[in-house]
Amino acid sequence: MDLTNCDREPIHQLGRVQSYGALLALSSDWIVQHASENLESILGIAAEDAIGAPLRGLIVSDGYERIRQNMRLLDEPGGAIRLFNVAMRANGRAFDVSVHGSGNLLIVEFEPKSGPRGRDVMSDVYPQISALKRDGDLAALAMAAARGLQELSGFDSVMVYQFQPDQSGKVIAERRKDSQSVYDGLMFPASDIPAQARKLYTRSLLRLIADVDDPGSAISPGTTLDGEPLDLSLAVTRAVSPIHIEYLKNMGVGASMSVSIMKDGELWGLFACHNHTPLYIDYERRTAFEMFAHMFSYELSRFEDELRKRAVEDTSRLQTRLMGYMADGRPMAESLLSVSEDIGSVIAHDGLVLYEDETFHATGLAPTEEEFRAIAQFLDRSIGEEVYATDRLEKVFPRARDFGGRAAGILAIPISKRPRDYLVFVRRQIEETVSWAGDPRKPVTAGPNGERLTPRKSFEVWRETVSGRSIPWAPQEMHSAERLRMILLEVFLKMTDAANDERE
Ligand code: BLA
Repeated sequence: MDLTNCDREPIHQLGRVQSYGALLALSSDWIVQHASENLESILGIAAEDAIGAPLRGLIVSDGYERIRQNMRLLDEPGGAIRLFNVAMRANGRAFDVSVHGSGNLLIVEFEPKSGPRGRDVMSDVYPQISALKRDGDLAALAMAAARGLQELSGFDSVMVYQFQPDQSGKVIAERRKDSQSVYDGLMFPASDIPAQARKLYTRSLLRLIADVDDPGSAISPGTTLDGEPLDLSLAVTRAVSPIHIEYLKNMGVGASMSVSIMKDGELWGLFACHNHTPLYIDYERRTAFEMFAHMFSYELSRFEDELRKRAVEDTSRLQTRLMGYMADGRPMAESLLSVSEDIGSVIAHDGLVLYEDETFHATGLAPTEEEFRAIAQFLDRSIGEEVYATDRLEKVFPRARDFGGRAAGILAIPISKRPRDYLVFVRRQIEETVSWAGDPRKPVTAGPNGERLTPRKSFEVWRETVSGRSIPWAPQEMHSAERLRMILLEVFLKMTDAANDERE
């Protein structure tokens, strides 16, 4: 077994629920086809008595009607009905209920209402949502969110985990009851949350593992009429992967909850919540936490819009200055290099190269002319008319390894319709130490049962020195570079026109 097997574990088809809820799967005529074996302890009906019976005969008419009245919610893809505090049986107990479609089946899940009565979720959550709206940087926003969710949920610790471009992840905020810092700033390898899990978490936004020692309850029969296991992707009581349970135990965690943080339709990160001992949070509160995560996503987008807006303003100012120089009749190279400081406030760099008509002009810490000609040839071969950036040139252009770290990262703007003219920002090499929670090269070890995969046992900080890299180019810098490209194309056109006019 290796890590690619890990990506293939069918975590949506494990055929079990966690003990905190019971599950029924109905055919389109609302006859129960599958039931979890804990149905009796949750709803007071033996699973074998429920199978084959119509739902209407099993639950009180009020509960039944509440489900029926909301069925239109399932017309949306991924739609679900969430009902809180409803009677399902004539025994005075209240339930939170979730209903969703899975293939041809309708899945209905029941969780008995527990926890302190009379605590109104909204009055707890609303102030925490408002507290997110303060201005600040990403770190402050993430910390405010971690604090908010920790106070709301009561988990011992809440972390904000942000996915990196290679799907590894970094803890960017950590709030713990004991005020310690355990994982803050640490990186975790991509395989800790395998690909199919990341994909699932874009559709199903919250999971609660209330007790890592819970054996759960099997759903019977285990396969549908087509012979397929039930698809539990969107089931809120879904039992989770045993490999992940092992991971949590290795980490010393008794209960885990994670809430997806989406941005632009993609999984940006997760709130990762841990408790030392088992901890159940009812479905109504979990739903409120999902709303909290939605609000966080919204603030995240707003924050990035703000950065982008500022970048647009800075670029416009730069444009005005540049146009001023050119209007004075100064050559392109002189104009550009003399505003290099202004350019630096828009796109930070250590050196700047203008390569125009095969002539090399440079300021700051830049590669030599000979080195740059090689880079220009690489660019001619590899990039089109768009802005190109890398924070690790040597990875795509190995010769850069010999450049003494002078051009570890480049951002290249092709500036003429003709090939070979570029404005190139360079960044020098930084020696970076990346701290991992455990050795990322050994995410798995052979388990007690030989080949059986066991997630790593040690989360002890493991440091890695990364060389050959520059500080990465930020999204708003890429955005500014794109605007700068348009400005320079326009300038070029004007200059060509002016030259033609003179000739005529
Ligand atoms: C799922 N792994 C997860 C989840 C998290 C992590 C948050 C979602 C389930 C949950 O809420 O607990 C990982 N938890 C983390 C990380 C932090 C954290 C990185 O708190 C850091 C702060 N895991 C492994 C290996 C495999 C693996 C080697 O380490 C596979 C071989 C599997 N992780 C794995 C699987 C799931 C998972 C299969 C899906 C669980 C499920 O939803 O069924």
